[in-house]
Amino acid sequence: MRILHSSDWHIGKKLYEIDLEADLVFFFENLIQIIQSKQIDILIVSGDIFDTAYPSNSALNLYYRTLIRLSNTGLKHIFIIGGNHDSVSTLDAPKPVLEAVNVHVIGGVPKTEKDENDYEQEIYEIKNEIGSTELVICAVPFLRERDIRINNSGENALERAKSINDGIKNHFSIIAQHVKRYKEKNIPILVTGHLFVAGSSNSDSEREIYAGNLAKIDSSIFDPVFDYVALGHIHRPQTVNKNPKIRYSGSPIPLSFSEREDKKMLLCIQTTESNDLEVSEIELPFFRKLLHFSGTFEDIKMKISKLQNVQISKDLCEVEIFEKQYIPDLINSVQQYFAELETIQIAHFKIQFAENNAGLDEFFDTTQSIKDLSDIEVFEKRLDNENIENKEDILQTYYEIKQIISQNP
Ligand SMILES: [Mn+2]
Repeated sequence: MRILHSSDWHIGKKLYEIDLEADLVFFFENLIQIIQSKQIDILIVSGDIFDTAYPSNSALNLYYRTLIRLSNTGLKHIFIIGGNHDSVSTLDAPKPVLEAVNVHVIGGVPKTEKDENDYEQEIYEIKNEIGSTELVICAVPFLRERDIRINNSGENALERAKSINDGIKNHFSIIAQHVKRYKEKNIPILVTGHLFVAGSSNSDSEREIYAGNLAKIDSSIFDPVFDYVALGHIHRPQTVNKNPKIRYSGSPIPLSFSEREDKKMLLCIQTTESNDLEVSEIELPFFRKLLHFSGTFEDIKMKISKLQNVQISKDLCEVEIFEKQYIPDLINSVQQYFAELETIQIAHFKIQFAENNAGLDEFFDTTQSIKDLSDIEVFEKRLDNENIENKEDILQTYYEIKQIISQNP
């Protein structure tokens, strides 16, 4: 049996103002080809299907079109779990319809009638032609605070982080207890989850998972009963603590300029005769690359003139121009030069002068757009302008309000 592990599709993502839909469409074509040529049986997508909780109609359209095409490839099952970017209700709404084509959606932790966690519903038996179980998949969606914390009154940030940690650990160990019965029959067990495990290296495009990234989970929470841990959240492909069986597949396309050097891949997990799992990497081609240039305008023009585009579409470029002295009208020359480029597309640029004349500082600060900052950075800058002592407390409260809003849309 062959299983493909992917995550963090972020359908609907824009980089500055550039829509990455074409990059995803290109990835989906490749994904379908790989599934067919390698005769994949099961696809697992470990969360962050959409970039936002309320995806646009065109993002939803791309998602459903892709699922239908995937289910026609010969795949036996598709598992989709919710990530921290996804809204549980958006993902779960079409669940009954998708279940009919063997697409299993676990947007949020399934609940019993009493609104308690229904762990058994996160466990799936994969059966062969004669009806015996040959693989078990545990699908744990991104765990929200309401799923894992019993009491959340009157704690400080550290106590809160600890209680989140304990809750996540507890959830995975209950799942491990539930599936031990399969281990006795030598059936391989795979678990998928969306969380930030300590010892992994992130890029700029993951949104903080819990307030201030306090809840970094130790990889020891994964019981040895799990033969493979398919993780989502980190966009850079990697093993966790050098364990080849605990992995982030990473996003299939670069989602920020900080990922411009990274490989993009899918992971293929194959069951062996002895019921072990073997993992291999399938590197993905790029629709276009992300480039970053910094230096004087003359330097940058030189670098760009040497570029040869080998991708399918024009590469996307981020440019930082630093000039020692103020050059009047530089912005117009830069804009004109960029508009005429045929090899690359400029996603974003900014200009900075080292030796400004008095007053110009303010003027050129406008090259930093509010769009370049996260809401937290904007809030921090606002706090910096006030002369307050308890900045950390206010920031913490801000995180908490954000968390509550994102969990109760
Ligand atoms: Mn993500």
